[in-house]
Amino acid sequence: MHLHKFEKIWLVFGMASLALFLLITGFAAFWKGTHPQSHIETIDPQNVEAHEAFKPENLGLQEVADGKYTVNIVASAFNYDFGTDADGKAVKRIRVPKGSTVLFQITTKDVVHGFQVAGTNVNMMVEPGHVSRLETVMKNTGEFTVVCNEYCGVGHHQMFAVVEVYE
Ligand SMILES: [Cu+2]
Repeated sequence: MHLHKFEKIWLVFGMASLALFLLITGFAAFWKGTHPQSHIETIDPQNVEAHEAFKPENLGLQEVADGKYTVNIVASAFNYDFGTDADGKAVKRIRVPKGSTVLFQITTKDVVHGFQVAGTNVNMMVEPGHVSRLETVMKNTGEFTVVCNEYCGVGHHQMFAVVEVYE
């Protein structure tokens, strides 16, 4: 079989791009630890308070064991609800020590939102009717911005918070 020079070039190019794509996917999955969040549990988006984790008093950061934390969040247009502090102000910053294991549990009351903690492997899609969960170990200190990466409307850019990891 005779192959034209250009056909050979494109064939090699096509196979090389496929190999590169698989390499990047493999790197993200096995080295960086990126994987889909759990979609095991469903919830009534009209009544998220009925779920233990999303009762107003259970929102935000909780230490469940030594070095183990849970963060419960309710997303809505255009806010992440981490509960309120002692003064009744909305919590927009959570602080955990370096090396702690943090389980993020999040759901939405309205449309699809994103929940990404930039600079970590936490990056979830938050869909109405589902509870998204992701457990991670905070290996690096610093301030990590929480952003919504699913366009959800005119106030999309106002959806942010900060996760602070201290020494
Ligand atoms: Cu958004």
